[in-house]
Amino acid sequence: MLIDRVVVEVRSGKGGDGCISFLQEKNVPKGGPDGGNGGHGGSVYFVAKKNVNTLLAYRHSKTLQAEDGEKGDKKLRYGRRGSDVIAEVPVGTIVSTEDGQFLCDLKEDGQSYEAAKGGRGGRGNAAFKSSKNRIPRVAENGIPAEKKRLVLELKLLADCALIGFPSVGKSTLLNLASRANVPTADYPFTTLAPNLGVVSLPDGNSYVMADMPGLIEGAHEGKGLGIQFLKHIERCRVLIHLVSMDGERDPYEAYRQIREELVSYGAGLENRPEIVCASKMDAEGAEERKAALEKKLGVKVYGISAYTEEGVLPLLKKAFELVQNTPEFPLYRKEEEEGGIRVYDAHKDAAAAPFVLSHPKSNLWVISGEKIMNEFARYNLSTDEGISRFIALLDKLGVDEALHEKGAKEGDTVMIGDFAFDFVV
Ligand SMILES: Nc1nc2c(ncn2[C@@H]2O[C@H](COP(=O)(O)OP(=O)(O)OP(=O)(O)O)[C@@H](O)[C@H]2O)c(=O)[nH]1
Ligand SMILES: [Mg+2]
Repeated sequence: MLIDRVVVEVRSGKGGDGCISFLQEKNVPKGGPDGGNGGHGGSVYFVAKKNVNTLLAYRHSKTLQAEDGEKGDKKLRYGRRGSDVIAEVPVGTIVSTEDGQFLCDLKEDGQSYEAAKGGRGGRGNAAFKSSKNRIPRVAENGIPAEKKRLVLELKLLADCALIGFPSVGKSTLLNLASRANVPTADYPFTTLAPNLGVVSLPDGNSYVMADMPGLIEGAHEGKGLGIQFLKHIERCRVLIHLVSMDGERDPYEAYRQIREELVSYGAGLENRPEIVCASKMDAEGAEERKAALEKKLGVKVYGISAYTEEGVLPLLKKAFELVQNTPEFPLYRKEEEEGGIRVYDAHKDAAAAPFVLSHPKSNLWVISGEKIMNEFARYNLSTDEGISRFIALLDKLGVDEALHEKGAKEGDTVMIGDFAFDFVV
């Protein structure tokens, strides 16, 4: 089975909390602050590797969890940094959110994507020492971990694809052109999932060929195996469209029907450079059928026989020439048509609105939003100094102003997370 789509949960590590501590030594009655910083949490990365071929590894291990950063400690000891998770995926893996928002296309060997960012470690109280405040009783908490569910999808990376009705000889040609050993038979839908092979030409050039399951009229409505497999060839630069000359179908009609299915797929595959290939040229009457097809289409038709191997090398060379001269196609995305790819970036989105202020009932105001909640989590509110620093931050972010503007009154309760305070005009 071809595993090409998995859902994984990625969790980064939380940043370690900063420590509040004061030097305690026998001969030093009032030691200075010596609470160390917390370590940063580990991140989860996906890295494209050309020696990885499938997403099989993620079928069972569905959660990728990076390590938390350790807490800071007394005597200025820093917390240890949490280790990252480096998850290897095949080149060509697309990362998106569960609701279909595109995040990253890992199309080059070694390319990486940070799927969940480790939380920063909080500063210990030693870091808050200043000339004004020699005994700071404040430390930051580490930033919380990120947790999300992501979809990994692999679209096979082929340069050219063999398409056509069932039993026209696509798999037989792939076997002949590459070292693939794909089952072939004289019944329809022998091939149930795409196969890949590397075509090596006598001059040393090579390219990747995909053998696709057969299409039939109405495939876009789910007839036969449907058109679902066409997603695997969205990156293909060239199509080789096989039309059998064995007389079972009218070649022109067969050609036209497959073209219609390409159009119905909706990814613009019908605009790819296409080589029309007349297969089974060893069959009786093949020459006449090929000539008639050529005339009707008005383009050169490449005749081949996989049995005699006649015409195969010129076809493979022509395909290589077209692959060389055709630029790579970007992947089709619905969003592109609707006006630009939407790249989801939690950090950026949060930056746009530092906080959200709601007023669920009279005398109560609630502050929420990703950015401010992240900040909130960093403050150690068990000390007065922590609280006053946090209130100062709310002021800086404009919370106070917003409360005024929206009509908050003296004594109203303002809540953020589980922390409540009275509004003072
Ligand atoms: N006479 C003749 N028969 C061929 C030739 N190439 C393939 N065949 C036969 O045609 C039948 C179908 O071949 P396949 O390669 O399985 O066809 P396919 O297009 O992959 O078919 P699906 O996987 O079902 O879509 C097999 O019995 C092959 O032996 C050829 O050049 N000449
Ligand atoms: Mg086949």
